[in-house]
Amino acid sequence: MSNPDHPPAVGVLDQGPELIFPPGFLWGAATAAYQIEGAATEGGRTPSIWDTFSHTEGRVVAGHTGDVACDHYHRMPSDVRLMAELGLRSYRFSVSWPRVQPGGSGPANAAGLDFYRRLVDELLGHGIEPWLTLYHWDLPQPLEDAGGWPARDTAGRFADYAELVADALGDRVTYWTTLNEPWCSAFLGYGSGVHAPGRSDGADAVRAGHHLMLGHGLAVQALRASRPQAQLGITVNLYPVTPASDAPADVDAARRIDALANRFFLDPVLRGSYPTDLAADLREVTDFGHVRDGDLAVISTPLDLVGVNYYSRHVVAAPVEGAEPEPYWRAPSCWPGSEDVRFVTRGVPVTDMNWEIDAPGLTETLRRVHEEYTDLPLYVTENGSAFVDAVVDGQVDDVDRLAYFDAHLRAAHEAINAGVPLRGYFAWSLMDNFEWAWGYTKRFGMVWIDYDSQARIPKSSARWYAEVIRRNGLAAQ
Ligand code: IFM
Repeated sequence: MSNPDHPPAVGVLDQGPELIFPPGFLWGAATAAYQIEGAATEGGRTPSIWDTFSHTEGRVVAGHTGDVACDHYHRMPSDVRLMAELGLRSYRFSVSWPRVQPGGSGPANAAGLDFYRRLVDELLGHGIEPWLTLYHWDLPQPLEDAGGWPARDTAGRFADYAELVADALGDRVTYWTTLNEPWCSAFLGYGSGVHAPGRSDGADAVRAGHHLMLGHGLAVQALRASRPQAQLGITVNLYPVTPASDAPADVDAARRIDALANRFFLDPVLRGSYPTDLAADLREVTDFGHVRDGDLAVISTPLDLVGVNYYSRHVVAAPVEGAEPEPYWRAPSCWPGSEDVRFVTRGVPVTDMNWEIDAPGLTETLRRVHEEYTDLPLYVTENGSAFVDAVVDGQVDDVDRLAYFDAHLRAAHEAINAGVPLRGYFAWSLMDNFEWAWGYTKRFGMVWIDYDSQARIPKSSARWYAEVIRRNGLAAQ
């Protein structure tokens, strides 16, 4: 049903039983450098915080590392051919900072840049639009040793790095994302410590979040100056946050988590201010003394698009005495100042990450960004699910993942019908890969990776997605 306040975007055809997306809708798949490339010590690449972290005992399940990963560094041309076979219109990848600027400062590494030049050329040669993310969590280790993201200087280093990548690739890459999911970098990396660099200090997490956004703003300014035609944005991971009940204490718990998970980034980047309730909630953690005059103007430097990563919803409630803490990214230390808020599970179906499947949450999230924050074009820059897959007779029939994509694409279409200027969708992920602290034990790919032989097997979801792209829409339900 269309919302009369938000007429459908031009070109949306809701005719007949098919759900057709607007002409030119950018269908893609996403990956990230450390999760797929491997070749950790080749071509002049130096360690990032994820190399150090994954090589530290006890940090990653089963001691897995990204040393080899999907060996994409060596198999890139055939991986691009596979993307073309699937009909991808765009491929979202990230550049490994320590591959192109070893150590995180100083001159570029020609061999590292060359890899991405070849990747972009292969993509363009196959008619696939490259979408470049500058930072998907692999901070060069020397920058961490100098203080990491809690240190202000890291923001400036990031802008220098952005300029260096723009000089090399700006002539052929139109779409640029500065950061991927700064919440994870800040709050999992420096708050709970379940991600690299594994530090656990609430004030550092908040400082890291600020300096990530400052680096984003500085990078946008540098990119804009050198590449005025580029389409520039940021990717944030957003969650609808729902109170478990109407009780005022539960509603307040939802407000607090929403401030930390969503508004912490959306408000500075799109409004140029921090939410006032956030500062009040965090008063025991930080006085925000790290925020200098002019920072918020830099952070809110105008963008061309906003990338939204969506996976699930948070349902939260007020603390009760003696409640068990939640694991992983819901660990209390991810939420400085609100550690006592309870994350509630509703008993609805979950993925292999134990994340609740909630497709309407995608519609809600996209509508919120558009209706409360911006008229900018939006892109779903990641959406997907981990399930336990199996190869049977050489095939992987991942019906659960296919159903997840199907439901979320219907939700995305509903957002378009409600007036959201959604211009594209990137499935996470093109292929199974290194799922951070979970190593290779969680599979998000549309393409199965045999980590022993490095064979690739497109799963049922990949074949189905190719058909969605071909018809620019979904079949009737
Ligand atoms: O694998 C990650 C990705 O690197 C960032 N977004 C979430 C994905 C699934 O956890």
